[in-house]
Amino acid sequence: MTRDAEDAIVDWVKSVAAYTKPYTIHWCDGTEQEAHRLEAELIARGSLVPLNTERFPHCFLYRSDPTDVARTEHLTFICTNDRDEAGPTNHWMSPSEATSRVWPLLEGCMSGRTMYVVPYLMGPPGSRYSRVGIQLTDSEYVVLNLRVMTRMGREALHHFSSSPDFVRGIHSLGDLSPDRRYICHFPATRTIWSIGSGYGGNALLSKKCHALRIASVQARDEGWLAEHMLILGVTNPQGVTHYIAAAFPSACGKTNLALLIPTLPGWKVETIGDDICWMHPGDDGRLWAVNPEAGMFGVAPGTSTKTNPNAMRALTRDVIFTNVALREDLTPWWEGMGEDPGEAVVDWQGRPWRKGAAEPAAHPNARFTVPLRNCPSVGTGMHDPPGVPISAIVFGGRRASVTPLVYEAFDWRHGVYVGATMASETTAAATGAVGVLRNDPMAMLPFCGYNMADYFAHWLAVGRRLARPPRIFHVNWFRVGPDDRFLWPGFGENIRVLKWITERVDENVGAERTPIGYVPYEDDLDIGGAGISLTAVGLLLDVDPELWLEETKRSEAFLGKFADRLPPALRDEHRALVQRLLAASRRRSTS
Ligand code: SAT
Ligand code: MN
Repeated sequence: MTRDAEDAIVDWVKSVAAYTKPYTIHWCDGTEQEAHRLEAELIARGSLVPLNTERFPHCFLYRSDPTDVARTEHLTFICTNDRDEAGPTNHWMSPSEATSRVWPLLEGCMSGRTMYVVPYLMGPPGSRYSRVGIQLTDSEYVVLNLRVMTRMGREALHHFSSSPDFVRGIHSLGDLSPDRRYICHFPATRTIWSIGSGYGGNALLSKKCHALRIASVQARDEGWLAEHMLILGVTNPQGVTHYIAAAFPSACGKTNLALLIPTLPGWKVETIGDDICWMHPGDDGRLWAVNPEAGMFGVAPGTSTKTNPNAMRALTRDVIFTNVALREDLTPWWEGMGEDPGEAVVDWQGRPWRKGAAEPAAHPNARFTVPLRNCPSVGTGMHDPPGVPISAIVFGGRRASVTPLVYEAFDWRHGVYVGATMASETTAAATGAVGVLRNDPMAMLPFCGYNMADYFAHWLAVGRRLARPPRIFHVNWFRVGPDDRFLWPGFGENIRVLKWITERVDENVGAERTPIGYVPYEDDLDIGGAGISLTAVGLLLDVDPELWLEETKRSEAFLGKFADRLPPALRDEHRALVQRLLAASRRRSTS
């Protein structure tokens, strides 16, 4: 590391310490000994419960403050001089207001605590796409999580020596009061302040704050894409591999899809990432993707040997469980685990709990933090410095109706429109009502660090630079039938949809041209042996022009928020869609 670069870090750490007043400073090296020391400290304090060492070696339970259990989007701000720079979908605070309102909360906030200096690397070591961040935090739990989620310590400093710029994160638990909780992003200075929360995306600043909100701005400025996407490789029985990046809102099954075990014989899926994807145009005209993270922070409830066997296998060692329930034999338990809780269960708040109780034992947003290397399906591509070439981008949401199981956009520009207008029912990953339909463009609504109208324009611009752009698809696993039950079995069976997608990429299969895009011919969707009726397939693939015309009204209201800043290409796409739907609706009524 050069002297200047080192000085820049030391000066910054000193100045933050002088203000936040920790009683001591610890520079993290990311070693196992360091982790063991922190674990022992938290255990002694009663904050970390070691689990059954035979069945869950080196696994722990952590219980967060009951008022601090999910991302708080209303307390998350993009701090730019100009409000329009943040755009109509972000909460905005001017840097001067942040200085007068939030900065004072940091004064002395670490007194009596240790300040940890956590250097972390986002992306594969040796990759020119990888970036360094340094998070200052007074939470041992955060340090332990960062150690799993990123390449932390020496590896980061090593990368820093050749590329000496870094994202600066200051995090303090403060008094954990929701009234004094703020997560502020300063894209201009690549700085993050987070106070008052110790949970997930609010506190592990590498994740949503750095790898998405700040990185999306860097990506805009430098010509790449920082996205809320999983990355997987799918190999067909002939041995051809395609890499797919897929965006779904939080808690909509990204981790399940990324770790999928195919039910179709001869097919293989490997996991490159489950949440975040940085994509760069390559010299070959393709998009190349790296996973900036090294671990998963997944939703526990609903994870079982049926829904995600690979995750269950990964969750047996080196795991931090947060807000799950605890069985008498010191093993973790959650709703939808498919195992018996037994008699004496302790709920996520440490209270006695009995089967059949009204309240769930695990918090609906209970999480596991686990290294990706634990996952049986992890692909070696995860460590490739150039990343993996992306053949298809998939958007998806949780929709009970309207949206078919899968469709393909006509081209990149139409695909950007599909991503920009996608919507999903809200989940427990953020505080607020669950099950409410909201627009969530590219699943980036809570994570885009700048005006989303400019973000759409940036997507269009990146597409123009790609000689071989990925094809763009939209999927919906959550459509229900007249009896309100899911029509599609999901999970491992989703390989059937991935199969169609790769066949489209290889131009091995035709499709029906509908007003919204290319939809599979019923015969082309391989449902053999899945126990899915042809009636269900018909309902899953149905495109109802009337319902879609309603949908376009919702999209229009949403896109209208961006006023003149919306790229004209998206306005054109919207108009063309409405025309196609009107024509289809006329055809239906006259036939
Ligand atoms: O808490 S996190 O933001 O890291 C998880 C999520 O919402 O995807
Ligand atoms: Mn996520």
